[in-house]
Order: sequence, then C-alpha cells, then structure tokens
Amino acid sequence: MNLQNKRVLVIGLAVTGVPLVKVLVQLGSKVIVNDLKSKDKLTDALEELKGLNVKYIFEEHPNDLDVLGTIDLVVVSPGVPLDIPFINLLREKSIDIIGEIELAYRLGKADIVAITGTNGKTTTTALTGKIFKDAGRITYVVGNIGVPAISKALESQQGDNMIMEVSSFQLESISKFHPKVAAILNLTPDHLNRHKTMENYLNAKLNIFMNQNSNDYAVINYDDEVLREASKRLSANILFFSRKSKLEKGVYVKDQKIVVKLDDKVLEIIPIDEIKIPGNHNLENALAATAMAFAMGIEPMSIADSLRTFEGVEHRIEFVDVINGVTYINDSKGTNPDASIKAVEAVKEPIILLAGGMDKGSDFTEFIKSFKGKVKALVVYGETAEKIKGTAISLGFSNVVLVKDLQEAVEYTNEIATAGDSVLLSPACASWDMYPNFEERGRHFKELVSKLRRS
Ligand code: UMA
Repeated sequence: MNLQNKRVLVIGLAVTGVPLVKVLVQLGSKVIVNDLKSKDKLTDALEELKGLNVKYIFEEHPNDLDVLGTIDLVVVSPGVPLDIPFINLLREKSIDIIGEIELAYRLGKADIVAITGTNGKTTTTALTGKIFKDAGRITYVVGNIGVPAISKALESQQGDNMIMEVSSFQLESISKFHPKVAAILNLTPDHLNRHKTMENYLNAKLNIFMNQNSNDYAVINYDDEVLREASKRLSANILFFSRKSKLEKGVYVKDQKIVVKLDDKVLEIIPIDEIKIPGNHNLENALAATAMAFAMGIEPMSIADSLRTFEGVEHRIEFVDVINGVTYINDSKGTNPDASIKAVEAVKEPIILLAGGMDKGSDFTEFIKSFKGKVKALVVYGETAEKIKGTAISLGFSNVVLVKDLQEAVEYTNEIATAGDSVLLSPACASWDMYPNFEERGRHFKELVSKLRRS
C-alpha cells in the first residue's frame, strides 16, 4: 500500500491516533488529524507528535468538507461511531474509510491470530501471546488489549505472529482484514448503545471471518448456540472448543483434561487443575487459546507449560490485598453485566460488590440474579447507580447503597466489611462516565485500597 504523498485524515487522537499518525508520517503521507476534544485536553498526544508536520482540527467534526481539502483516505479510531454526520459526509464523497486494524493488516507482514468475543478476549489474547512467545515465535500482542496493532505493523516480518484482540468497534471498519486464525469466544449483549441491536453486534463480530478461506482457521465456542449456527456459513476450517461437550473434532475436556481431537486421534494437553488461572470462564479461555496455538502448529507440551504458568491479566479478577482479613479484588475490566457475573461466580463469598459506571443500555436483571448466595451487599455509583439499584430492589435484593463515587464506595465498604469477606470491584459498566478507561478506574481502586492499608 503506497501512502506516499497521500492526504490521510485521522479521526481520534488518543491511544490509537498517536502511533497511527507516526506511521503515516513515516510513510510520507500528508496527515490531517481531527478530534472532538480541544487542544488543551490533548496535550500529551500533541507532545508525542511534536515536530511532525501534521495539520490539526480540534473541538468539532467539521460539517463542511471544504476545510479539509482533498482527502485520499480516512482512518478512524475504534471509539468513533461510524454513523455520525461527519463520517456520512465523507462517505457521500466516496472516500475510502477504514479502521486502524485494517491499515495495520495492509501494512504488516505477520500472520494474524485475531480474537474477539464479549468476554475473555483480553485474557485469551494475553494467554495466546504467552503460548506463542514461550514456543519461541516472534510475537506481537496487540489490539483492543491496549497496544494498537498499527504500532507494530511496520516492524512485523513474514513468519512473525500478531496476536490481536479485536473489538466489535474495530470489526465494523475492516474490509480486507484477513486473519490466519480468528476466534469468537462468546456472545452476550454489550455495546448496544452503539450497535443498537444484538443482530448488528453479532454481525460486527462475524466480520472477523469475512475474508478467511479454506487455508485458515475459525475457532468457535461450540457451547454458544448462536455462534455454532453461524459457523455453518463460514469458509475457513472450523475448530470448535467446548467446556461442556465431547466433540467429533476440536478442543474439549475429557476426564478432567484438555484434549485435542483431530481425525481419530485424541491428544492430551493438560489436566485442568494444573491451569493456573481459576474459574470456568478461564477454562474456556484456555480451551480457545489451545485451539489457536494448535492451529498454528505449536507443540502440545509447550502449550501445556504456558497454561501452567500464565498468571492472568491486570484488572481482570486481580488480587489486590488482604486487609484485616478482607480480600480486595480488582475486576475493573468487568465492563458489562456478563463479565461481572463471571467475576461474581469466580470470587469467594461473601462478597461486597462495587458496581456502576457509564450507561451502555445494559439490562442488569441477570447480573443481580447471579448474586444469590454470593453477594451480601451491593454498593453502586456513577451514571447507572439508580438503574442498578432499582433492578436490585425490584428483584428483592435490598442491601444496596448508593454512593457518590469509587472513593466513597471503598470508604463505605471499609466500614461494613468483616474478616472473611471479599470486596470485589466489578462494575458491569464502562468507566467512561468518570474515567478515561477501565485501567485508570482499576488503578484508582488499587490506590484507594492501598490507602486503607496505610490508615
Ligand atoms: N473521538 C472523536 N469523535 C468521536 C469519538 C471519539 O473525535 O465521535 C475522539 C476522542 O475525543 C478521543 C479519541 O477519539 O480523543 C478516542 O479514540 P478511541 O475511543 O478509539 O480510544 P483509543 O484511546 O484510541 O482506544 C481504542 C480503544 N477504545 C475504544 O474502543 C473505545 C481501546 O479499547 C483500545 O485499547 C485502543 O484503541 C487500542 O486499540 C478500550 C475499550 O474500552 C480498552 N474497548 C472497548 C471494550 O473493550 O469494551 C471496545
């Protein structure tokens, strides 16, 4: 792809936008950056791009394309919705509009292993990355996990592996993106404020397979009926994984061991009690990672060693501290009800649960129902606080307290917790009403807990 002297418009100047601009400038493009934020809110990004010849348009998306001049290509950050008037205007002019992972694919040389799903994708991506690295492969772990794929695209070489977490947002703006192995881990409602319907959300996720052919692999959760059904329409080799069923072909659990069955041969990988990361959801992540590694030719023994030593990821059911017999757990990555249900299931009761955040239009009924016998108190804050409290009370869970923010939540929790309790931050919501991202929310929680220790 020759971008020399092409006029490229980058929309969004945050984690994705900064390396994107650097790569485009390196390739000789004439870059124009547009972001809704004002200049003074983007000082860190601008500092990083200091000295580069870039034109900036801040504070609004222009409603007149004349201010931009001729544009050859538009590259959008994942968080920019594709139905805003500005994008529609650009589309009317038939300008090519792609997302950052599409550009990374076009510029990179590595084989891509792409992982999506509503939950577990960060853990599975990190785990798969470890399996590939431990096996001696040159591996880049990128994508929604926080390292934009574009930042590694130019250094990647043929034969390298790019293990990429991809979100439904990112999958809405691809066209030629072609992973060698692509996985969908599971699917439950999320991001419906952007995708509007479950069908749109599923279709965005299924885009991950759209350019695959019979030389590629589609790794799919057999236990998810919708995905199982959708797999019938795919062109790639299907490699199912299942925690619940014995499979004709695929990766599943037999006699408490992960096994891979291809043709008639059953290969044992590892007893499940030797996998370091706990919980059924993590067993599913391990099955999926095993399937992907197997598809790319990694030896079973090497896969097993990595599963034995992988410790999980920050902000996902992460142990923080034990203070006066109370265990504090950070699950800031629990950004939708289903993710938080999994955290509630995995953490030892009695739980004091801290939840709330930005309203993505989620329904909290199943989340509250999962509390049975596990959660003794619920502390809610943020934009969704009233909604979660209302759902809890209507379902008969009355021990719910509404507080101003996470700091008040931790302080209040400290007053009511007794030895043996687990205090779990698993918000079931995005962080964006109060924090720039879930990582900052998780770090803030850990800071608040460390203050408790010092007090
Ligand atoms: N912006 C506009 N116009 C808009 C919307 C946003 O100009 O209409 C600007 C904002 O002012 C801001 C920038 O765009 O300056 C933000 O871009 P972004 O939202 O794409 O965020 P990035 O910092 O680039 O991070 C993105 C992903 N964020 C989202 O998808 C919302 C990160 O995923 C990802 O790690 C990163 O790219 C690298 O690939 C985070 C996430 O929460 C972790 N993802 C969601 C999830 O996992 O549920 C999908």
